[in-house]
Amino acid sequence: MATRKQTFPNSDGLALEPERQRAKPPPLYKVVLLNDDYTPMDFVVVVLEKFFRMSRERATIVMLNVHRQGRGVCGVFPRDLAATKVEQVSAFARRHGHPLACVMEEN
Ligand code: TYC
Repeated sequence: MATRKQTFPNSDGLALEPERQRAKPPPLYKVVLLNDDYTPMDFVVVVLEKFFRMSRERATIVMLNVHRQGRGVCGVFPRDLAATKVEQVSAFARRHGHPLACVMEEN
């Protein structure tokens, strides 16, 4: 049986290959929390609950992992969302007088 690739008409009536055959998935970025000696543990738990929608139990595990290992991943997001999370966490920590640092890294 003869087969034919599926095409879609453009606004000028010319055929286009389906977008999904050409578009790369958007790059993802890890949002990483860094340990320090001054930010209270309870505050870090609140950050993980508030900005990363973690349960108290999950937030406590992630916070202790960062405390012991020096850093830890809070989530993986498209670039704009990762940048927003970093900005929100950094502003929240600054506003409360804590040095908590949060950065993004390409996944
Ligand atoms: N190390 C901090 C303390 O002992 C707690 C802490 C955990 C700080 C995680 C930052 O990302 C962090 N109070």
